[in-house]
Amino acid sequence: MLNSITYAGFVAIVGRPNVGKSTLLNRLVRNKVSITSSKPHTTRYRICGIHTEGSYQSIYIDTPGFYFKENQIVDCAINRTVIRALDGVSLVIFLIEGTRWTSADQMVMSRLKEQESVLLVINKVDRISDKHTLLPYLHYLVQKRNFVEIVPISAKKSININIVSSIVQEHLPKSQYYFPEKSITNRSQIFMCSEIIREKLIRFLGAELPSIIIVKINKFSLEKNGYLNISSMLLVRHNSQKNIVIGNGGSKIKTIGIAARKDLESFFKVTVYLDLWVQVKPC
Ligand SMILES: Nc1nc2c(ncn2[C@@H]2O[C@H](COP(=O)(O)OP(=O)(O)OP(=O)(O)O)[C@@H](O)[C@H]2O)c(=O)[nH]1
Ligand SMILES: [Mg+2]
Repeated sequence: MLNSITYAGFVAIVGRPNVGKSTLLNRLVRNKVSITSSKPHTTRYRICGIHTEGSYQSIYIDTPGFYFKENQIVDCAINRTVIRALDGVSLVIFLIEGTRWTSADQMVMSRLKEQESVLLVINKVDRISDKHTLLPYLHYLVQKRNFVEIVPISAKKSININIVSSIVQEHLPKSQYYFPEKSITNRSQIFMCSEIIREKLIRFLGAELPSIIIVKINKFSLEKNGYLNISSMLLVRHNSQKNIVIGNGGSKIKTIGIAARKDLESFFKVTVYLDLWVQVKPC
């Protein structure tokens, strides 16, 4: 956009684990750039989703859910990642869910004291069976601090997402765009590839997922006949974990591979050939 005024800035999405931060980011960006699951602590890394519309470029930073131990926000790598994401943002989206304020929400809010502009977003309103409980809850929340606004949404059902987008745009400073207009994330294709595979591991292995599984992409090449050839190594620590990932007669890894390939194809918009391997690498 040459010779016209543009607005651009960073917006951090923070909240306790599992409130729907990544689902919201994907909605705001109109693309799936951050993995989601019903398991807390799905997001491990800071990841940006970019949405450029009109003369506005909103850069959303997804963050891992704050990690708590004995009702305390502990000093650990995950939480340092979240705190760093708050640096220099134009707005913070503080995400909560339902109609119950928890001690974890309170702790997250205490970390936002220095932030001038905090937009409180209440997610998962599709789950609230008695809508009358929402109004008194809003009155309760207004007293918590000076929020830019409080917006009830459903990230999953796409309710009120445009309201959030508009409020974000109002808070963007005049600036040149940080990314080319067509960008949807700051992360590399290899990173996206490993995250999509990790999401399927989380979804299909559930509680059985070895927490220290590492997804390595060994091959990522666009072949002459137009398909994307990907080979990935899943590193686990013990033989027993390898057996869990592979499943009976290879059934688990097959299911994971099919689901990952489908998502990889929709993300990269080409036919994908995916090879998954599991290797034990004790450390
Ligand atoms: N019913 C309902 N479920 C939702 C909504 N938004 C997200 N979810 C579900 O909530 C779960 C957690 O969503 P995520 O987006 O992974 O949550 P997160 O806050 O990024 O979680 P961490 O990265 O683990 O901190 C998933 O099962 C989502 O499908 C919503 O609006 N309504
Ligand atoms: Mg997440």
